[in-house]
Amino acid sequence: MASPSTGFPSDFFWGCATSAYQIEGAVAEDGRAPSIWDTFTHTPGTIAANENGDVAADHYHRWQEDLDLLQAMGANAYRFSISWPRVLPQGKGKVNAAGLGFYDRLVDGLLARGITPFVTLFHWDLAQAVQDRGGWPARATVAEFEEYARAVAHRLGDRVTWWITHNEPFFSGVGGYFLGNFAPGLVDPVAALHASHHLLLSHARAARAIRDEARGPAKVGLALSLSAVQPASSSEADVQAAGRFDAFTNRWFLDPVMRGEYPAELAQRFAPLGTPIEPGDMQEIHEPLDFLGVNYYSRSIVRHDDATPFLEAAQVKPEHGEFSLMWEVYPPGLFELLDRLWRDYHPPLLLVTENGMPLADAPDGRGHVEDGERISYLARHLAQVQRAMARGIRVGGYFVWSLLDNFEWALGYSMRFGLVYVDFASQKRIPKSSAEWFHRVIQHGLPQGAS
Ligand code: IFM
Repeated sequence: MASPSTGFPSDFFWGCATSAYQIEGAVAEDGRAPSIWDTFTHTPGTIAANENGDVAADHYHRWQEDLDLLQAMGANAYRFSISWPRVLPQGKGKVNAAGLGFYDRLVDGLLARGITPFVTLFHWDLAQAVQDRGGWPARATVAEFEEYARAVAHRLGDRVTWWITHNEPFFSGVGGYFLGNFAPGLVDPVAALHASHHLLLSHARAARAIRDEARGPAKVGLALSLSAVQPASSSEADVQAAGRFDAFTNRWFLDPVMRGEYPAELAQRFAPLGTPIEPGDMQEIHEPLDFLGVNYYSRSIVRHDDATPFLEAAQVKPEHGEFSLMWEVYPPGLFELLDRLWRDYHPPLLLVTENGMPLADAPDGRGHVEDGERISYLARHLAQVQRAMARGIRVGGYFVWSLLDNFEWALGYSMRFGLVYVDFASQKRIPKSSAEWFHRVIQHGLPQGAS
């Protein structure tokens, strides 16, 4: 039931999300071995301005200050990811006590501040040793991920309830092995197909490992990057193209997890590449979820395009749209997506696990960081969450991407997403005006007219 003071239920999770490689730094400390992102970022020409996550926001050393900032914001939840090569430097085998100890302290630090931890096991930083043995295209990686999940859940499962197996597996599989703009930077459709299937299978195996190891209630889900896909016109060709694009960007990962099958449009197009599916895989992947995590930033308008290989579908930039530094700003898409997921897939619960806006923030003469555009973006998206909840759609929480300015993958430090500004030279933190705004929303709800 909505609480009269905020318009959101009193048990609603208000949080921020981060990921290990984007904020931690300390890449060679306490026994951490390299991940594929260390290798990739140190390959000249892969990242804007040849930047890397060696130091990032130095969160590994400043985590207490960062948790204090989160607490000061009034957040009751924090979504962070664990670095596989900190915990298992070789990807399997001996657990690195110091690496796992860091996350153990982080969890205790959150609980001491009254903040519920949401642990993501994999946010793209595959241990380089695992990649050297074949990476996600190799089926053996599924068992290694299960071993890693078990080790983490064994240690943290007495205090952590909420688990996210994978963050946006589309980008690990397709970005990393087909588009080549993400680590490990390969362009190989067969490898991408196998990688994506193994990511899905590893999600199910990890979910079961977490449920086995947890010593309290365990809520397990995964976070998918999802877009509101719309045809550029009502022509049959554009409608069909939008359907294929939707199958590629949304349903490739949604349908196997939620329905135990790949979208027919894709299965047909993938057929010439051979199949990584073994008997029993699809039933396994269909392991029930406790929640579905939705990472939403923008919509995709799509037209038929013969020149685009494989999908014959291309994205169109709307003429009169509103744009952030990276994408179109389209808040109603979040409602459309939540509504569609609720109707088509019947998840027990939805969580908005990421939503946020990149800006070129900078402190003004008084040392304040005024980010009114971000406030407007967040307010309008939250209004869409509220609209969905008013229609009976169960949305259990909302996580802003991100707590801190951080390393934005191939774009380096050129995009700032944080509610807290980070001066990367001094590592000084400055809560932006959006952090104060978020605090007020958590306490009092959305101001009138935020839609
Ligand atoms: O920074 C990323 C994050 O790692 C995954 N989701 C999208 C964010 C913004 O691009």
